[in-house]
Amino acid sequence: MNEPSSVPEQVDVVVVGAGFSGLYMLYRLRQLGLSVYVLDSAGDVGGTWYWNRYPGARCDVPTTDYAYSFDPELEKAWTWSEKYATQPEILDYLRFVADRYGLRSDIEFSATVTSARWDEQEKRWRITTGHGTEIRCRYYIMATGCLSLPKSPDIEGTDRFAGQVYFTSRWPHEGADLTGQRVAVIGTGSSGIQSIPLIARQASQLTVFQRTANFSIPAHNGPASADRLKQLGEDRDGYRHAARWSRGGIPMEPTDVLGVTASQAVRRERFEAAWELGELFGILNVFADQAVNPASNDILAEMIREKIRSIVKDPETAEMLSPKGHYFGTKRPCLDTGYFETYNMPHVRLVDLRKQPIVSITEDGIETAGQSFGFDAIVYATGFDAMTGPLVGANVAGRDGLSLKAKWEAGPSAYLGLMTAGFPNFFMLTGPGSPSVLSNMTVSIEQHVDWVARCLKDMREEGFETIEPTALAESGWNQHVQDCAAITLLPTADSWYMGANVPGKPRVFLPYIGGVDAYRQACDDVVEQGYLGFRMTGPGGDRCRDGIIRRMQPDVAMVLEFLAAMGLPPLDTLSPADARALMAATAATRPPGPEVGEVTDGVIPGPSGDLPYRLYRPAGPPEGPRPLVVYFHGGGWVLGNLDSDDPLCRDLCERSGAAVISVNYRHAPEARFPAAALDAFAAVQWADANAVELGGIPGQLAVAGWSAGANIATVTCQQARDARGPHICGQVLICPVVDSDMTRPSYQENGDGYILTTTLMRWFWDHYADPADRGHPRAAPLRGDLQGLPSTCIVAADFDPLRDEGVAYARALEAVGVPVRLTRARGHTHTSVTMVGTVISGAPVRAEIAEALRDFFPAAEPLEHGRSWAMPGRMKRPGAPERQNRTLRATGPRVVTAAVVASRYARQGAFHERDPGRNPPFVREK
Ligand code: NA7
Repeated sequence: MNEPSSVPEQVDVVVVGAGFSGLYMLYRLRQLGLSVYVLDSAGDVGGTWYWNRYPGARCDVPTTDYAYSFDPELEKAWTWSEKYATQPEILDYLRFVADRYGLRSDIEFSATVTSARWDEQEKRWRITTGHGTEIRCRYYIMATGCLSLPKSPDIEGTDRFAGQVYFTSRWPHEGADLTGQRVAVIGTGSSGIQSIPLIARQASQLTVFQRTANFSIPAHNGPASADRLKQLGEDRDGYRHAARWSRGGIPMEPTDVLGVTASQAVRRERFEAAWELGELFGILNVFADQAVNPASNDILAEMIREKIRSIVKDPETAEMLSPKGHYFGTKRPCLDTGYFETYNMPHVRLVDLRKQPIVSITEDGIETAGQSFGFDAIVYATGFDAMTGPLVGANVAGRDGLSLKAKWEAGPSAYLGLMTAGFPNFFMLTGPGSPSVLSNMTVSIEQHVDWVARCLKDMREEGFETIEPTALAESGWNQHVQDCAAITLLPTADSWYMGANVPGKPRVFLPYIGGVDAYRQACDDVVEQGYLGFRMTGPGGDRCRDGIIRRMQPDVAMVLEFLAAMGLPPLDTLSPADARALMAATAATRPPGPEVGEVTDGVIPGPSGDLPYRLYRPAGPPEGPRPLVVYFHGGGWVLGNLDSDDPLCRDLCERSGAAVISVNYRHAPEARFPAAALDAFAAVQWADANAVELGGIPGQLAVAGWSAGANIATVTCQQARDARGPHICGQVLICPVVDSDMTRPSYQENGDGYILTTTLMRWFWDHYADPADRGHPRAAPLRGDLQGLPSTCIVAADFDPLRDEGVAYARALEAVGVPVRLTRARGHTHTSVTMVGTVISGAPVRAEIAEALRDFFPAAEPLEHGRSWAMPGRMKRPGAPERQNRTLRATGPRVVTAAVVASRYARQGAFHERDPGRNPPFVREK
């Protein structure tokens, strides 16, 4: 096999693993002229394809895409025989690659690494192998794969069984003849689903033990897709480029069809097409909102369940095989060949472990809570300790002896999924926090390898010897990874993506779901910004540009991107009338916000004419009066009306359980300072006086507002205090304008590009107040007397020019003894928290606002189940989808915006705002 003749004492790089990633890493490092030594415990190249030899093992990404793309000549030299290649063919391919590039001479097979230790003195890693040898290297690269460490079966009595035992992940090389045997298969993930039809052909009796029914669609294997072959034939480079810059690593146009709004006919058509196509990325792209909206997901899931029922003849078995309890795509879906049909065979039986769990493996079979079964062979298809298992199990000790296992005890922490602080020169290919298993692995592998190779080259050229991420950069990336996951349904499932399949493993979403393209861009940006977040050291000195590469919430970033692409004129270049018209057009096309119990419009007598109001009453019990929140819309005193903030008011009403009365006020420039503030105060006086008629509880009145609305809300509190009434229990100020000083750092940082710009703010001020008035406390309440103001909740958004004045107001209120709750809208802009139904990541902030509102009011009598009046929103509609998704009918920017944001996540599933009480942790039982 032309393996190395002797083990080197020292090399530039040690790579562990000779699968897809290890082989390409070796190839690239050699190109750089570095000395490399690869170790693999397997007897040959192949990685996961060396070990996973179970019958039916195939890739589930089409072979047109599941291959290296770094060398066009290699692509010409190899032709796949099928759309989805079998394990032997993939292994042949990797052998072919190893031979073609003469890679074996640097690979030692059957060699395990027993430990790796960073030597700070020498600035080298010391790698010890199972043969007792030690190799020193500058760089240590784990190319150990994401699904390479089989999970030890967490089943009682596994060692008792006297018959044959097989693991799909470690299938015997000589094969296993199960002809005429009574066989048990435990596990119905991809490995079980691929192998069961073939095992059924041999076994005299096959019993499948299923804990979780899985979603699977037919692979329709056969020749490679003619369409993909044509695209490749016409423009291979273009095709590969598109793959590299796609969401999942396969060229594909993400749909903008929302499941919740599409007609039955469109839903059916899209679903049937995906079913016929037989591709994972196809079924993950039926609806733009399937990964984020439970309602959309449910539509798709039900269509799959219908298919299962139509294939499986025995209704009871069909029901057992119909996945429930997790959203489609939240556990990795499978591609199968005749899986469900297998259960129509008379000798195949399904046991539902949810109904009768395994008590123990016995000497001659399996005992469940309901029955004893006798078997000749048991096949464990029970999965892997995914993503982190192979890394923490590798006995890696970084600086000061810190072990990776100890560092990752509460879950993995890695910058870009590539490196981890405290472990200099230690790289992970497709590590946790990178797209890896959510993508076409071959594309992600090439991207990682290329990045590492470039990094090592840059270091050499610039004279650096070590590289390591900073703690700040790493924690920032970890947060971004979780932020991306949090707006999807994926964290709701007990999946191996969440580490939930391994008892005791921390529950953390492991891969990066933001997309291969977004990830690639982040990695490129890091390099572009001088290896942002990495510390490099060398004889010539150190370099570290510390920082966080992605701080903005992913859905906020998408909305900004989308708005930028729309090319709307900046508001400050328009007349107030035109700006209002533009705002109204936008508002008319947004998601409408959640349902509330009742909405009524009316008018309040204002100081100089009627002021329109809209009253929102929450749905659900209890009947009777609620605390009342007087709300003032945003819009810089110039723009906005009852419609502009309608979704937000609905949301606040539904979440808090309070009645919300949104009041329109006179706008500038027609009515300048202090008209808006006077109207606001008059409205609050009126609401207080008419609390009973409005369905409010007398004495339980709060004010709230966003932006300029927050300005007049808090000015009202100051006026009410001075006038000795009405009594206001609390104020919620969302991204408030509290000062006219535009020199604070947040203006410097965020004054351009995040919708509310410095120029726009100046435009607002110019329309609202004369320069001489701008320091007046009724314009700049931060400059007023703050004593005796009511309890306050202030929301300050990271990317808001007004952030610092909001924070300053909080501090100033605290200083005079006002109870303040300062809520940081992490990763948000001035507007994004208010974008109900479009910016999913705003939901937790609004949940906090609702909690603050509830806290303002004295608790009433507890309701049933111990809930207070303040939580009726949490009691209703368990499992109900977000209303906005069911009512999105219009076309235009609203739908498009929603679809664009959702489609980023189409690979896994649309809109939902997942927070406790608003969405169930699993799909409703049908
Ligand atoms: P998976 O997808 O993790 O599937 C493992 C299966 O085994 C799954 O059905 C598990 O049920 C089941 N399992 C695991 N432990 C037990 C115990 N103790 N008792 C009963 N059943 C159990 O692994 P695969 O090898 O099939 O696929 C891994 C990936 O490889 C796949 O996604 C492709 O990307 C390739 P559970 O769902 O946890 O209830």
